[in-house]
Amino acid sequence: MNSIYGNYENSLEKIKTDLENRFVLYQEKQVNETGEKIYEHLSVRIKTDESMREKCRRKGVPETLESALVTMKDAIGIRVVCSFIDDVFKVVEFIRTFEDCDIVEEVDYIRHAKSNGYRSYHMILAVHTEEEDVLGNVPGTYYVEIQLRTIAMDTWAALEHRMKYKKDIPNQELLVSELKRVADELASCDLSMQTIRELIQNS
Ligand code: 0O2
Repeated sequence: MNSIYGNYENSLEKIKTDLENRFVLYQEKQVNETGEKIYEHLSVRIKTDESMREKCRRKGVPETLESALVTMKDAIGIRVVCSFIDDVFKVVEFIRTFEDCDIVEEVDYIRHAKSNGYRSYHMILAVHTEEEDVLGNVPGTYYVEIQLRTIAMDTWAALEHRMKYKKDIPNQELLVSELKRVADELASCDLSMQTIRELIQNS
Protein backbone atom coordinates (compact mmCIF):
# COMPACT_ATOMS: atom_id res chain seq x y z
CA MET A 1 0.00 0.00 0.00
CA ASN A 2 1.29 3.51 -0.83
CA SER A 3 2.05 5.93 1.98
CA ILE A 4 -0.90 8.08 3.01
CA TYR A 5 1.47 11.07 2.73
CA GLY A 6 2.11 10.43 -1.01
CA ASN A 7 4.67 12.83 -2.49
CA TYR A 8 4.55 15.09 0.55
CA GLU A 9 6.81 13.00 2.74
CA ASN A 10 9.88 15.04 1.81
CA SER A 11 8.15 18.30 2.69
CA LEU A 12 7.08 16.84 6.05
CA GLU A 13 10.67 15.75 6.72
CA LYS A 14 12.03 19.22 5.86
CA ILE A 15 9.54 21.02 8.10
CA LYS A 16 10.14 18.54 10.93
CA THR A 17 13.91 19.03 10.73
CA ASP A 18 13.64 22.80 10.51
CA LEU A 19 11.47 22.95 13.65
CA GLU A 20 13.63 20.47 15.51
CA ASN A 21 16.70 22.64 14.81
CA ARG A 22 14.96 25.66 16.35
CA PHE A 23 14.43 23.76 19.60
CA VAL A 24 17.99 22.45 19.62
CA LEU A 25 19.41 25.97 19.09
CA TYR A 26 17.11 27.33 21.80
CA GLN A 27 18.42 24.69 24.20
CA GLU A 28 22.02 25.62 23.36
CA LYS A 29 21.29 29.31 23.91
CA GLN A 30 19.64 28.63 27.28
CA VAL A 31 22.53 26.45 28.45
CA ASN A 32 25.04 29.12 27.42
CA GLU A 33 23.12 31.88 29.13
CA THR A 34 21.93 30.17 32.32
CA GLY A 35 23.98 26.98 32.62
CA GLU A 36 20.73 24.99 32.75
CA LYS A 37 18.75 23.07 30.18
CA ILE A 38 15.32 24.48 29.40
CA TYR A 39 13.99 21.03 28.47
CA GLU A 40 15.10 17.54 29.42
CA HIS A 41 14.23 15.89 26.16
CA LEU A 42 12.66 16.53 22.83
CA SER A 43 11.05 14.04 20.53
CA VAL A 44 10.04 14.85 17.01
CA ARG A 45 8.22 12.38 14.77
CA ILE A 46 6.13 12.00 11.68
CA LYS A 47 3.08 9.92 12.55
CA THR A 48 3.51 6.53 10.92
CA ASP A 49 1.40 5.65 7.91
CA GLU A 50 -0.33 2.94 9.94
CA SER A 51 -1.25 5.15 12.89
CA MET A 52 -2.40 8.00 10.64
CA ARG A 53 -4.68 5.55 8.79
CA GLU A 54 -5.94 4.17 12.11
CA LYS A 55 -6.67 7.72 13.31
CA CYS A 56 -8.60 8.52 10.08
CA ARG A 57 -10.72 5.41 10.63
CA ARG A 58 -11.24 6.32 14.29
CA LYS A 59 -12.36 9.83 13.34
CA GLY A 60 -14.55 8.55 10.47
CA VAL A 61 -12.74 10.42 7.70
CA PRO A 62 -11.46 8.87 4.44
CA GLU A 63 -7.84 7.69 4.32
CA THR A 64 -6.71 10.40 1.91
CA LEU A 65 -3.82 12.84 1.56
CA GLU A 66 -6.09 15.71 2.49
CA SER A 67 -7.31 13.96 5.64
CA ALA A 68 -3.72 13.20 6.69
CA LEU A 69 -2.34 16.68 6.01
CA VAL A 70 -5.26 19.05 6.54
CA THR A 71 -8.06 17.43 8.57
CA MET A 72 -5.64 15.75 10.98
CA LYS A 73 -3.20 18.25 12.31
CA ASP A 74 -0.66 15.96 13.91
CA ALA A 75 1.22 14.40 10.96
CA ILE A 76 4.22 16.15 12.50
CA GLY A 77 4.38 15.84 16.27
CA ILE A 78 6.79 17.43 18.71
CA ARG A 79 6.97 16.60 22.39
CA VAL A 80 8.96 18.82 24.73
CA VAL A 81 9.55 17.40 28.21
CA CYS A 82 10.83 19.77 30.89
CA SER A 83 11.94 19.24 34.48
CA PHE A 84 9.89 22.14 35.85
CA ILE A 85 6.46 23.60 35.12
CA ASP A 86 7.84 27.14 34.67
CA ASP A 87 10.10 25.88 31.91
CA VAL A 88 7.11 24.43 30.05
CA PHE A 89 5.57 27.89 29.92
CA LYS A 90 8.89 29.47 28.86
CA VAL A 91 9.00 27.08 25.91
CA VAL A 92 5.40 28.01 25.07
CA GLU A 93 6.51 31.67 24.90
CA PHE A 94 9.46 30.68 22.71
CA ILE A 95 7.07 28.95 20.29
CA ARG A 96 4.99 32.14 20.08
CA THR A 97 8.02 33.90 18.55
CA PHE A 98 7.94 31.71 15.39
CA GLU A 99 7.13 34.30 12.73
CA ASP A 100 6.24 31.79 10.04
CA CYS A 101 3.70 29.97 12.23
CA ASP A 102 0.18 30.71 13.41
CA ILE A 103 -1.12 29.04 16.54
CA VAL A 104 -4.45 27.63 15.42
CA GLU A 105 -5.29 25.71 18.58
CA GLU A 106 -4.02 25.86 22.11
CA VAL A 107 -5.25 23.82 25.06
CA ASP A 108 -3.86 24.10 28.55
CA TYR A 109 -4.41 20.70 30.12
CA ILE A 110 -1.96 21.70 32.86
CA ARG A 111 -4.14 24.33 34.48
CA HIS A 112 -7.26 22.44 33.35
CA ALA A 113 -6.42 18.74 33.63
CA LYS A 114 -8.59 16.20 31.82
CA SER A 115 -11.01 14.29 34.07
CA ASN A 116 -8.74 11.21 33.93
CA GLY A 117 -5.82 13.29 35.30
CA TYR A 118 -4.02 13.88 31.97
CA ARG A 119 -1.88 17.02 32.03
CA SER A 120 0.03 18.60 29.18
CA TYR A 121 0.06 21.84 27.17
CA HIS A 122 -1.07 21.34 23.57
CA MET A 123 -0.52 23.64 20.62
CA ILE A 124 -1.33 23.18 16.95
CA LEU A 125 0.77 25.32 14.64
CA ALA A 126 0.05 26.17 11.01
CA VAL A 127 3.50 26.42 9.47
CA HIS A 128 3.74 28.59 6.35
CA THR A 129 6.48 27.27 4.14
CA GLU A 130 7.87 27.56 0.64
CA GLU A 131 6.91 23.88 0.15
CA GLU A 132 3.75 23.34 -1.90
CA ASP A 133 0.91 21.92 0.18
CA VAL A 134 -1.69 19.28 -0.64
CA LEU A 135 -4.19 21.95 -1.73
CA GLY A 136 -1.69 23.26 -4.31
CA ASN A 137 -0.84 26.45 -2.39
CA VAL A 138 2.66 27.91 -2.62
CA PRO A 139 3.67 28.99 -0.03
CA GLY A 140 2.01 26.02 1.58
CA THR A 141 0.56 25.38 5.00
CA TYR A 142 1.41 22.31 7.07
CA TYR A 143 0.25 21.50 10.59
CA VAL A 144 2.26 20.48 13.61
CA GLU A 145 1.07 19.31 17.02
CA ILE A 146 3.26 20.27 19.97
CA GLN A 147 2.81 18.69 23.39
CA LEU A 148 4.69 20.24 26.31
CA ARG A 149 4.82 18.65 29.73
CA THR A 150 6.97 17.90 32.76
CA ILE A 151 8.82 14.61 33.27
CA ALA A 152 6.21 13.60 35.85
CA MET A 153 3.33 14.30 33.43
CA ASP A 154 5.17 12.41 30.69
CA THR A 155 5.72 9.33 32.86
CA TRP A 156 2.06 9.30 33.80
CA ALA A 157 0.87 9.74 30.18
CA ALA A 158 3.09 6.88 28.98
CA LEU A 159 1.68 4.50 31.59
CA GLU A 160 -1.90 5.58 31.01
CA HIS A 161 -1.44 5.22 27.22
CA ARG A 162 -0.26 1.63 27.72
CA MET A 163 -3.32 0.88 29.86
CA LYS A 164 -5.64 1.91 27.01
CA TYR A 165 -4.36 -1.01 24.95
CA LYS A 166 -4.84 -3.49 27.78
CA LYS A 167 -8.58 -3.68 27.85
CA ASP A 168 -8.59 -7.16 29.40
CA ILE A 169 -7.19 -6.00 32.76
CA PRO A 170 -9.61 -6.79 35.59
CA ASN A 171 -10.68 -3.97 37.89
CA GLN A 172 -10.45 -1.26 35.23
CA GLU A 173 -12.45 1.16 37.36
CA LEU A 174 -10.08 0.86 40.28
CA LEU A 175 -7.08 1.37 38.00
CA VAL A 176 -8.62 4.46 36.42
CA SER A 177 -9.26 6.02 39.80
CA GLU A 178 -5.79 5.03 41.06
CA LEU A 179 -4.22 6.60 37.97
CA LYS A 180 -6.21 9.77 38.57
CA ARG A 181 -5.01 9.86 42.18
CA VAL A 182 -1.39 9.40 41.09
CA ALA A 183 -1.77 12.16 38.45
CA ASP A 184 -2.94 14.57 41.15
CA GLU A 185 -0.09 13.56 43.47
CA LEU A 186 2.44 14.05 40.69
CA ALA A 187 0.97 17.49 39.96
CA SER A 188 1.45 18.39 43.59
CA CYS A 189 5.08 17.12 43.44
CA ASP A 190 5.68 19.25 40.33
CA LEU A 191 4.56 22.32 42.27
CA SER A 192 6.78 21.44 45.24
CA MET A 193 9.79 20.88 42.96
CA GLN A 194 9.16 24.28 41.37
CA THR A 195 9.08 25.91 44.82
CA ILE A 196 12.29 24.17 45.91
CA ARG A 197 14.01 25.31 42.74
CA GLU A 198 12.96 28.92 43.39
CA LEU A 199 14.23 28.71 46.97
CA ILE A 200 17.60 27.46 45.71
CA GLN A 201 17.76 30.15 43.02
CA ASN A 202 16.93 32.91 45.49
CA SER A 203 19.36 31.76 48.17
P1 0O2 B 1 -1.27 9.40 19.75
O1 0O2 B 1 -1.21 7.97 19.34
O2 0O2 B 1 -0.53 9.72 21.01
O3 0O2 B 1 -0.92 10.37 18.64
P2 0O2 B 1 -7.22 14.05 18.49
O4 0O2 B 1 -5.81 14.60 18.36
O5 0O2 B 1 -8.19 14.73 17.56
O6 0O2 B 1 -7.28 12.55 18.48
P3 0O2 B 1 -8.31 15.60 20.48
O7 0O2 B 1 -9.22 15.19 21.58
O8 0O2 B 1 -8.80 16.52 19.47
O9 0O2 B 1 -7.73 14.28 19.90
O10 0O2 B 1 -6.97 16.23 21.00
P4 0O2 B 1 -6.27 16.04 22.36
O11 0O2 B 1 -7.19 15.59 23.43
O12 0O2 B 1 -5.53 17.31 22.51
O13 0O2 B 1 -5.27 14.79 22.10
C1 0O2 B 1 -4.18 14.87 21.26
C2 0O2 B 1 -3.08 13.96 21.75
O14 0O2 B 1 -2.79 14.23 23.12
C3 0O2 B 1 -3.41 12.48 21.70
O15 0O2 B 1 -3.10 12.00 20.43
C4 0O2 B 1 -2.46 11.92 22.78
O16 0O2 B 1 -1.13 11.84 22.28
C5 0O2 B 1 -2.48 13.02 23.80
N1 0O2 B 1 -3.53 12.79 24.81
C6 0O2 B 1 -4.69 13.45 24.93
N2 0O2 B 1 -5.40 12.99 25.96
C7 0O2 B 1 -4.68 12.00 26.52
C8 0O2 B 1 -4.90 11.13 27.65
O17 0O2 B 1 -5.92 11.17 28.33
N3 0O2 B 1 -3.90 10.24 27.93
C9 0O2 B 1 -2.76 10.16 27.19
N4 0O2 B 1 -1.85 9.25 27.55
N5 0O2 B 1 -2.54 10.95 26.11
C10 0O2 B 1 -3.49 11.86 25.78
P5 0O2 B 1 -3.78 10.72 19.81
O18 0O2 B 1 -3.83 10.89 18.34
O19 0O2 B 1 -5.06 10.41 20.53
O20 0O2 B 1 -2.79 9.59 20.14
